[in-house]
Amino acid sequence: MTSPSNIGLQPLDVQAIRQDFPLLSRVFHGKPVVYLDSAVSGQMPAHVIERMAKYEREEHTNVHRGVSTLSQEATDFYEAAREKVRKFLGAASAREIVWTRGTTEAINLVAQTFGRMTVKEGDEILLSAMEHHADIVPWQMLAQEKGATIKVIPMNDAGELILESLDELITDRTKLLGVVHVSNVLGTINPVKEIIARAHAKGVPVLVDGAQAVPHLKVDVQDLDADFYVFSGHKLSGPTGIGVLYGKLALLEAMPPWHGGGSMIRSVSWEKTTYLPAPGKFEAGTPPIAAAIGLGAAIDYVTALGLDRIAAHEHELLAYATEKLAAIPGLRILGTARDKASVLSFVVDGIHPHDMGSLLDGEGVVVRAGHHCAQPVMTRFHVPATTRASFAYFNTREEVDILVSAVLKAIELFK
Ligand code: 7TS
Repeated sequence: MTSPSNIGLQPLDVQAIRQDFPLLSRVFHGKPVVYLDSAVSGQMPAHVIERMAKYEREEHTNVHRGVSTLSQEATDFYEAAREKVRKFLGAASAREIVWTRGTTEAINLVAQTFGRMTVKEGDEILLSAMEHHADIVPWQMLAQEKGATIKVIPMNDAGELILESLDELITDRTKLLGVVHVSNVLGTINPVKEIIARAHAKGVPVLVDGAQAVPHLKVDVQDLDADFYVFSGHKLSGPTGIGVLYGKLALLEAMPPWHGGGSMIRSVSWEKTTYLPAPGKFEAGTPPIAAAIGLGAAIDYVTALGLDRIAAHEHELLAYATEKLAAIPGLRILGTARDKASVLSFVVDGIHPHDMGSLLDGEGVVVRAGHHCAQPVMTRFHVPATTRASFAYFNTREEVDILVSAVLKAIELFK
């Protein structure tokens, strides 16, 4: 596991932070909720909820339309949120930040524009063995349409990509490499900077799925030299319905538009329509304005906490939970990479992960049980599903203890 490079930092004041999360005071089945499901969706602090409510109560209108003070003000808030994303990702220009509905839509956008433009019959798209379905299915759809092939970078039993295979897998037919930054099942932090450098050495552009990375790691798209980087607001303490596609400007400029409609055009006549420059040409119709502003507020919140402090806290929780769970006879952790972020998947002999999930729920512990939209990962590890606990900056060691006791109780019940 990663050693945080920030030993010596002031730790987070977790008890104070918890006061910002209204949901954490809920009680399920007579037990205080223990929310260990931030990889499904992060909780929103009151600061984010209030910012969106203020917009809806006092500032609600449309953006990029009209000269009213109200509309201009909303446009300013909305564009300020885009600038916050730019800074958060270390992008060179806000023109490289395209709003989408989430990670899934961002990848579909790239597949349907960049992919359709570049992939021809006989070409190859290279994906890692630990992709979420969102970074598999759009490419399969494209490959089917074009007569192209999907190739897969394999992983070892620890859940680490086998990069020795990379030079062989990248051929002169490879048109794109797609890789998840942090696996949503295994927690593996992939060495994306190295993967990108090796792909670039052979002229292949790289899309990084950062859905599970941005809540836990400081990302700098320029330092990584990523061509595309995508994430969802709701995993970053923000709302659902908003996400981000970062793309290098030259690529976005070369890509055709995707959805057509209002807001993405420069001029329309019956003879010819011309489009706005990026990012406008990818943003047809009225966007989720409150959600974009909410994501901006979420970025303010996590930035104020400090991603390095967040990483240190979560790393400590992950190490503690790993040690406690690994000591339970019959329990197997899936994903034992050296470099991991705060996701812990496990299976227990004789107990289906869904039963484990339900028993934990009875103890107030919210986890996810299932295939986590990564069925090829399940197949690779010969399991139908896993139970997955995922940690955030508001979780505590006491909550890990509750998880461990609940797992032990479930095992007793099944004896
Ligand atoms: N990529 C990764 C790595 C993800 O973890 C997810 C969501 C997505 C893409 C899709 O994000 P969306 O916001 O567009 O839906 N992952 C999960 C999960 O692990 N459990 O539920 C959703």
